Amino acid sequence: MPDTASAFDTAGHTARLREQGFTIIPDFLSPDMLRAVREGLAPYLGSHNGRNDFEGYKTERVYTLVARGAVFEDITCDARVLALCDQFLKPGYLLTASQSICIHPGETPQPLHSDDGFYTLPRPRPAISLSTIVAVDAFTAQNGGTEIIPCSHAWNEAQLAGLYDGREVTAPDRPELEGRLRPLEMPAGACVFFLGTLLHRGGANRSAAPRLAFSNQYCEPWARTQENFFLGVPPQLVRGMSPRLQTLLGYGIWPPFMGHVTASHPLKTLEPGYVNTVLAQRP
Ligand SMILES: O=C(O)CCC(=O)C(=O)O
Repeated sequence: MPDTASAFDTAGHTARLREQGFTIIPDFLSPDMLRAVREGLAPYLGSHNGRNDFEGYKTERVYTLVARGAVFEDITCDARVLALCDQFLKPGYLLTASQSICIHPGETPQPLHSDDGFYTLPRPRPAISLSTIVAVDAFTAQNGGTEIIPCSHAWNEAQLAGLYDGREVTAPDRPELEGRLRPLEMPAGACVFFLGTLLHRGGANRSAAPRLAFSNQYCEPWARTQENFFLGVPPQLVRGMSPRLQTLLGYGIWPPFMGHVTASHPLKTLEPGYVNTVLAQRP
């Protein structure tokens, strides 16, 4: 039976996430959605390569994906993804990253990392963010499919030592971890959902074709987001987005008042004719 929103086994996915740190939604995107994603990404691809080993010198990323078309808005608010986020994050959680990742032939493996390693609180600890990676091209062990270390979400500081210092990935990766990596082989349209504490990396692309994917990530409502969507997504676009997406982009309050805008609710800034309070009040 397809894993549609109505038939989605939230409890089963949640149990796998708690136990192994990841779960796979095999038929996450319908063929129509997959086609819409490909069409939506096409105009942006072909222009930009990564600037460092982490982005990948032969990897092309399109950031702020959520603002690149209606299909990406819908996927960011996917009921199954939000049902899983609800299990791990506090109400009012935020979108922290939204990007496509195209790994071209000849790319080397990405440094091993966890997506919430930015938050330098001692481990083991609950995940502060959750990640999705959706295969637009099928993932194989040859073409740069994501590689994960199952159960590493529960590792402590000693087990992680030398991998990530909170600012940059420290090189080289620890060779003893190589043998624990599991390449995810997934069909196009499948989604791997994992805890921000799980160790993973984009694989080397040893095939002759690019591997296209995209990743939306969500974090606790009190945490700083990777992308600054207030500046990255123009207010004229945010105004036309759904209330749910506006909240995910930060137009909400973490009680009692984290996120206020000069003592007002951030949604006020989207109202027609809004004038910035500081500008209005300056003599
Ligand atoms: O592209 C992938 O498979 C993983 C990328 C990744 O983990 C990242 O860029 O943080």
